[in-house]
Amino acid sequence: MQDIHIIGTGAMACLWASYFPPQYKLHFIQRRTAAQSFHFNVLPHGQSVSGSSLTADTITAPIKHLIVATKAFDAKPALDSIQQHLSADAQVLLLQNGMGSQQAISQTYPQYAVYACSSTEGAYKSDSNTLVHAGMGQNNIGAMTNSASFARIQLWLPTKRFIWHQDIEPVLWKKLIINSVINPLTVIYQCKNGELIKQAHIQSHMHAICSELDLLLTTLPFNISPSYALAKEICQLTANNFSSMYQDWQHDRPTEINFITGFVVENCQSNSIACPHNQKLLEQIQQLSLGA
Ligand code: KPL
Repeated sequence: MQDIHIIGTGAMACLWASYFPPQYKLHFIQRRTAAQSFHFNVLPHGQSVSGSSLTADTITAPIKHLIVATKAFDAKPALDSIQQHLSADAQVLLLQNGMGSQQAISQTYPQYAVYACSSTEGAYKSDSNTLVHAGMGQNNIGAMTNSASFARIQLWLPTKRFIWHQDIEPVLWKKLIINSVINPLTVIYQCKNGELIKQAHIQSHMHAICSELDLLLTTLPFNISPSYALAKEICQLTANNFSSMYQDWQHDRPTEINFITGFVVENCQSNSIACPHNQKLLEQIQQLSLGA
Protein backbone atom coordinates (compact mmCIF):
# COMPACT_ATOMS: atom_id res chain seq x y z
CA MET A 1 0.00 0.00 0.00
CA GLN A 2 1.43 3.39 -1.00
CA ASP A 3 1.32 6.39 1.33
CA ILE A 4 0.49 9.75 -0.23
CA HIS A 5 1.04 12.94 1.76
CA ILE A 6 -0.86 16.05 0.70
CA ILE A 7 -0.21 19.52 2.10
CA GLY A 8 -3.52 21.35 2.33
CA THR A 9 -7.23 20.52 2.46
CA GLY A 10 -8.48 23.06 -0.10
CA ALA A 11 -10.13 22.31 -3.42
CA MET A 12 -6.97 21.20 -5.26
CA ALA A 13 -5.80 19.06 -2.31
CA CYS A 14 -9.17 17.30 -2.20
CA LEU A 15 -9.36 16.93 -5.97
CA TRP A 16 -5.96 15.24 -6.11
CA ALA A 17 -6.81 13.05 -3.12
CA SER A 18 -9.94 11.92 -4.99
CA TYR A 19 -7.82 10.65 -7.92
CA PHE A 20 -6.30 7.84 -5.83
CA PRO A 21 -8.04 4.45 -5.57
CA PRO A 22 -9.00 3.32 -2.03
CA GLN A 23 -5.93 1.10 -1.58
CA TYR A 24 -3.73 4.21 -1.26
CA LYS A 25 -3.25 5.61 2.25
CA LEU A 26 -3.83 9.37 2.25
CA HIS A 27 -2.37 11.79 4.82
CA PHE A 28 -3.44 15.43 4.89
CA ILE A 29 -0.91 17.84 6.40
CA GLN A 30 -2.30 21.05 7.82
CA ARG A 31 -0.79 24.00 9.69
CA ARG A 32 -2.90 23.15 12.71
CA THR A 33 -5.54 20.53 13.41
CA ALA A 34 -6.95 18.83 16.47
CA ALA A 35 -8.59 16.09 14.38
CA GLN A 36 -7.04 12.66 13.74
CA SER A 37 -8.66 12.21 10.34
CA PHE A 38 -10.06 14.22 7.46
CA HIS A 39 -13.04 13.14 5.41
CA PHE A 40 -14.89 14.68 2.46
CA ASN A 41 -17.41 13.83 -0.24
CA VAL A 42 -17.09 14.62 -3.93
CA LEU A 43 -20.02 16.00 -5.90
CA PRO A 44 -21.62 15.29 -8.30
CA HIS A 45 -20.62 11.58 -8.26
CA GLY A 46 -20.77 11.11 -4.47
CA GLN A 47 -17.33 9.53 -3.91
CA SER A 48 -16.23 9.51 -0.29
CA VAL A 49 -12.55 10.11 0.57
CA SER A 50 -10.73 9.88 3.91
CA GLY A 51 -7.23 10.12 5.25
CA SER A 52 -5.28 10.86 8.38
CA SER A 53 -4.91 14.43 9.53
CA LEU A 54 -1.39 15.54 10.47
CA THR A 55 0.64 18.62 11.34
CA ALA A 56 4.41 19.10 10.84
CA ASP A 57 4.82 17.94 14.48
CA THR A 58 2.81 14.72 14.16
CA ILE A 59 4.36 13.32 10.96
CA THR A 60 6.16 10.08 11.80
CA ALA A 61 6.84 8.02 8.65
CA PRO A 62 9.33 9.35 6.06
CA ILE A 63 7.47 11.06 3.20
CA LYS A 64 8.09 9.53 -0.24
CA HIS A 65 5.20 10.97 -2.27
CA LEU A 66 4.15 14.53 -1.55
CA ILE A 67 1.60 16.79 -3.20
CA VAL A 68 1.88 20.46 -2.28
CA ALA A 69 -1.62 21.90 -2.75
CA THR A 70 -1.29 25.30 -1.05
CA LYS A 71 -1.52 28.78 -2.54
CA ALA A 72 1.72 29.92 -4.24
CA PHE A 73 2.85 32.12 -1.33
CA ASP A 74 2.49 29.25 1.19
CA ALA A 75 4.15 26.51 -0.88
CA LYS A 76 7.81 26.98 0.03
CA PRO A 77 7.21 27.84 3.71
CA ALA A 78 4.99 24.73 3.99
CA LEU A 79 7.62 22.52 2.38
CA ASP A 80 10.38 24.03 4.54
CA SER A 81 8.34 23.20 7.63
CA ILE A 82 8.22 19.47 6.85
CA GLN A 83 11.44 18.98 4.88
CA GLN A 84 13.11 17.01 7.69
CA HIS A 85 10.46 14.30 7.08
CA LEU A 86 11.20 13.87 3.35
CA SER A 87 12.92 10.60 2.49
CA ALA A 88 16.09 10.76 0.36
CA ASP A 89 14.15 9.50 -2.71
CA ALA A 90 11.09 11.76 -2.18
CA GLN A 91 9.00 12.92 -5.13
CA VAL A 92 7.22 16.26 -4.76
CA LEU A 93 4.37 17.46 -6.98
CA LEU A 94 3.67 21.23 -6.98
CA LEU A 95 0.19 22.44 -7.94
CA GLN A 96 0.60 26.20 -7.60
CA ASN A 97 -0.72 28.93 -9.90
CA GLY A 98 1.60 31.50 -11.40
CA MET A 99 5.37 31.20 -11.50
CA GLY A 100 8.20 31.73 -9.06
CA SER A 101 7.22 29.35 -6.26
CA GLN A 102 8.06 26.24 -8.35
CA GLN A 103 11.46 27.68 -9.28
CA ALA A 104 12.25 28.71 -5.68
CA ILE A 105 11.42 25.19 -4.45
CA SER A 106 13.35 23.33 -7.14
CA GLN A 107 16.40 25.54 -6.55
CA THR A 108 16.26 24.95 -2.80
CA TYR A 109 15.60 21.20 -3.07
CA PRO A 110 17.44 19.98 -6.21
CA GLN A 111 18.12 16.62 -4.50
CA TYR A 112 14.42 15.63 -4.73
CA ALA A 113 12.34 14.74 -7.79
CA VAL A 114 10.24 17.92 -8.07
CA TYR A 115 7.39 18.23 -10.59
CA ALA A 116 5.15 21.18 -11.54
CA CYS A 117 1.53 20.81 -12.57
CA SER A 118 -0.58 23.30 -14.52
CA SER A 119 -4.23 22.36 -14.32
CA THR A 120 -7.42 23.30 -16.12
CA GLU A 121 -9.59 21.21 -13.78
CA GLY A 122 -12.46 23.13 -12.18
CA ALA A 123 -13.21 22.39 -8.51
CA TYR A 124 -14.32 24.24 -5.41
CA LYS A 125 -15.25 23.44 -1.81
CA SER A 126 -18.91 24.17 -1.08
CA ASP A 127 -18.15 23.52 2.61
CA SER A 128 -15.11 22.15 4.43
CA ASN A 129 -16.13 18.52 3.81
CA THR A 130 -17.59 18.81 0.29
CA LEU A 131 -15.67 19.09 -2.96
CA VAL A 132 -17.55 20.04 -6.10
CA HIS A 133 -15.76 18.81 -9.22
CA ALA A 134 -17.39 21.43 -11.41
CA GLY A 135 -15.46 21.18 -14.68
CA MET A 136 -13.44 18.37 -16.18
CA GLY A 137 -10.05 19.62 -17.29
CA GLN A 138 -6.52 18.47 -17.82
CA ASN A 139 -3.48 18.21 -15.55
CA ASN A 140 -0.21 18.99 -17.33
CA ILE A 141 2.89 17.80 -15.50
CA GLY A 142 6.62 18.05 -16.14
CA ALA A 143 9.96 17.88 -14.36
CA MET A 144 11.48 20.76 -12.40
CA THR A 145 14.61 18.90 -11.17
CA ASN A 146 16.96 16.38 -12.80
CA SER A 147 15.77 13.29 -10.98
CA ALA A 148 12.09 13.91 -11.84
CA SER A 149 10.83 11.74 -14.71
CA PHE A 150 7.69 10.23 -16.19
CA ALA A 151 9.07 6.77 -15.36
CA ARG A 152 9.16 7.67 -11.65
CA ILE A 153 5.96 9.67 -11.29
CA GLN A 154 3.80 7.07 -13.06
CA LEU A 155 4.70 4.63 -10.30
CA TRP A 156 2.48 6.53 -7.87
CA LEU A 157 0.28 9.04 -9.74
CA PRO A 158 -2.63 7.48 -11.71
CA THR A 159 -1.57 8.01 -15.34
CA LYS A 160 -5.07 8.62 -16.65
CA ARG A 161 -5.16 11.78 -14.50
CA PHE A 162 -2.32 13.69 -16.17
CA ILE A 163 -0.47 14.42 -19.37
CA TRP A 164 3.33 14.34 -19.24
CA HIS A 165 5.29 17.19 -20.81
CA GLN A 166 8.96 16.80 -21.64
CA ASP A 167 9.25 20.58 -21.18
CA ILE A 168 6.77 22.08 -18.70
CA GLU A 169 8.12 25.65 -18.99
CA PRO A 170 6.00 26.71 -22.04
CA VAL A 171 2.89 25.24 -20.35
CA LEU A 172 3.54 27.24 -17.16
CA TRP A 173 4.17 30.42 -19.16
CA LYS A 174 0.99 30.06 -21.19
CA LYS A 175 -1.10 29.72 -18.02
CA LEU A 176 0.82 32.59 -16.41
CA ILE A 177 -0.03 34.86 -19.35
CA ILE A 178 -3.72 33.91 -19.18
CA ASN A 179 -3.84 34.44 -15.40
CA SER A 180 -1.98 37.74 -15.59
CA VAL A 181 -4.59 39.15 -17.97
CA ILE A 182 -7.79 37.72 -16.51
CA ASN A 183 -7.23 37.45 -12.75
CA PRO A 184 -6.26 41.02 -11.79
CA LEU A 185 -8.75 42.58 -14.22
CA THR A 186 -11.66 40.63 -12.72
CA VAL A 187 -10.73 42.16 -9.35
CA ILE A 188 -10.36 45.70 -10.72
CA TYR A 189 -13.69 45.51 -12.60
CA GLN A 190 -15.36 43.19 -10.06
CA CYS A 191 -16.77 40.85 -12.66
CA LYS A 192 -16.89 37.32 -14.03
CA ASN A 193 -14.30 36.25 -16.62
CA GLY A 194 -16.74 36.58 -19.54
CA GLU A 195 -17.55 40.21 -18.71
CA LEU A 196 -13.96 41.27 -19.52
CA ILE A 197 -14.53 40.85 -23.27
CA LYS A 198 -17.98 42.40 -23.35
CA GLN A 199 -17.20 45.98 -22.42
CA ALA A 200 -15.14 48.28 -24.68
CA HIS A 201 -13.28 50.12 -21.88
CA ILE A 202 -12.20 46.82 -20.27
CA GLN A 203 -11.14 45.46 -23.64
CA SER A 204 -8.87 48.42 -24.24
CA HIS A 205 -7.33 47.92 -20.77
CA MET A 206 -6.81 44.26 -21.72
CA HIS A 207 -5.07 45.27 -24.95
CA ALA A 208 -2.71 47.58 -23.04
CA ILE A 209 -1.77 44.78 -20.60
CA CYS A 210 -1.36 42.30 -23.47
CA SER A 211 0.91 44.47 -25.62
CA GLU A 212 3.43 44.51 -22.73
CA LEU A 213 3.06 40.76 -22.24
CA ASP A 214 3.67 40.16 -25.96
CA LEU A 215 7.00 41.99 -25.71
CA LEU A 216 7.97 39.75 -22.80
CA LEU A 217 6.99 36.67 -24.82
CA THR A 218 9.54 37.61 -27.53
CA THR A 219 12.35 37.07 -24.97
CA LEU A 220 11.39 33.41 -24.39
CA PRO A 221 13.13 30.50 -26.14
CA PHE A 222 9.77 29.03 -27.27
CA ASN A 223 6.67 30.30 -29.07
CA ILE A 224 3.47 31.24 -27.26
CA SER A 225 0.42 32.67 -29.09
CA PRO A 226 -0.26 36.40 -28.71
CA SER A 227 -1.62 37.04 -25.22
CA TYR A 228 -4.87 38.80 -26.12
CA ALA A 229 -6.05 35.84 -28.23
CA LEU A 230 -5.10 33.41 -25.43
CA ALA A 231 -6.91 35.38 -22.75
CA LYS A 232 -9.97 36.05 -24.90
CA GLU A 233 -10.42 32.35 -25.60
CA ILE A 234 -10.30 31.51 -21.87
CA CYS A 235 -12.73 34.37 -21.08
CA GLN A 236 -15.15 32.74 -23.52
CA LEU A 237 -14.61 29.21 -22.18
CA THR A 238 -14.92 30.26 -18.52
CA ALA A 239 -17.38 33.13 -19.03
CA ASN A 240 -19.45 32.23 -15.98
CA ASN A 241 -16.52 31.75 -13.58
CA PHE A 242 -15.20 34.17 -11.05
CA SER A 243 -11.39 33.95 -11.28
CA SER A 244 -9.49 32.50 -8.34
CA MET A 245 -8.06 35.96 -7.58
CA TYR A 246 -11.53 37.50 -7.54
CA GLN A 247 -12.65 34.78 -5.12
CA ASP A 248 -9.60 35.28 -2.86
CA TRP A 249 -10.17 39.02 -2.80
CA GLN A 250 -13.92 38.60 -2.12
CA HIS A 251 -13.18 36.34 0.86
CA ASP A 252 -10.48 38.65 2.27
CA ARG A 253 -7.77 36.08 1.57
CA PRO A 254 -4.30 37.04 0.29
CA THR A 255 -4.09 36.90 -3.50
CA GLU A 256 -1.40 35.27 -5.67
CA ILE A 257 -0.68 38.58 -7.46
CA ASN A 258 3.06 38.49 -6.61
CA PHE A 259 3.39 35.13 -8.38
CA ILE A 260 1.36 36.26 -11.40
CA THR A 261 1.73 39.95 -12.31
CA GLY A 262 4.67 40.27 -9.87
CA PHE A 263 6.57 37.59 -11.81
CA VAL A 264 5.71 39.30 -15.12
CA VAL A 265 6.89 42.72 -13.93
CA GLU A 266 10.14 41.29 -12.54
CA ASN A 267 10.86 39.55 -15.84
CA CYS A 268 10.02 42.68 -17.86
CA GLN A 269 12.40 44.66 -15.67
CA SER A 270 15.24 42.18 -16.03
CA ASN A 271 14.76 42.31 -19.84
CA SER A 272 14.50 46.15 -19.89
CA ILE A 273 10.90 46.02 -21.14
CA ALA A 274 8.73 48.93 -20.04
CA CYS A 275 5.54 47.61 -18.43
CA PRO A 276 3.68 50.58 -16.88
CA HIS A 277 0.25 48.96 -17.24
CA ASN A 278 1.25 45.71 -15.55
CA GLN A 279 3.19 47.66 -12.90
CA LYS A 280 0.10 49.72 -12.11
CA LEU A 281 -2.08 46.61 -11.99
CA LEU A 282 0.39 44.97 -9.57
CA GLU A 283 0.31 47.99 -7.26
CA GLN A 284 -3.49 48.27 -7.39
CA ILE A 285 -4.01 44.61 -6.46
CA GLN A 286 -1.29 44.69 -3.79
CA GLN A 287 -3.11 47.62 -2.19
CA LEU A 288 -6.44 45.82 -2.33
CA SER A 289 -5.24 42.44 -1.06
CA LEU A 290 -3.96 41.30 2.28
CA GLY A 291 -0.15 40.98 2.41
CA ALA A 292 0.83 37.76 0.65
O1 KPL B 1 -7.01 29.82 -13.82
C1 KPL B 1 -7.91 30.62 -13.73
C2 KPL B 1 -8.09 31.26 -12.41
O2 KPL B 1 -9.16 31.76 -12.12
O3 KPL B 1 -7.11 31.26 -11.63
C3 KPL B 1 -8.71 30.99 -14.94
C4 KPL B 1 -8.18 30.23 -16.14
C5 KPL B 1 -8.63 32.48 -15.20
C6 KPL B 1 -10.15 30.55 -14.83
O4 KPL B 1 -10.90 31.28 -13.92
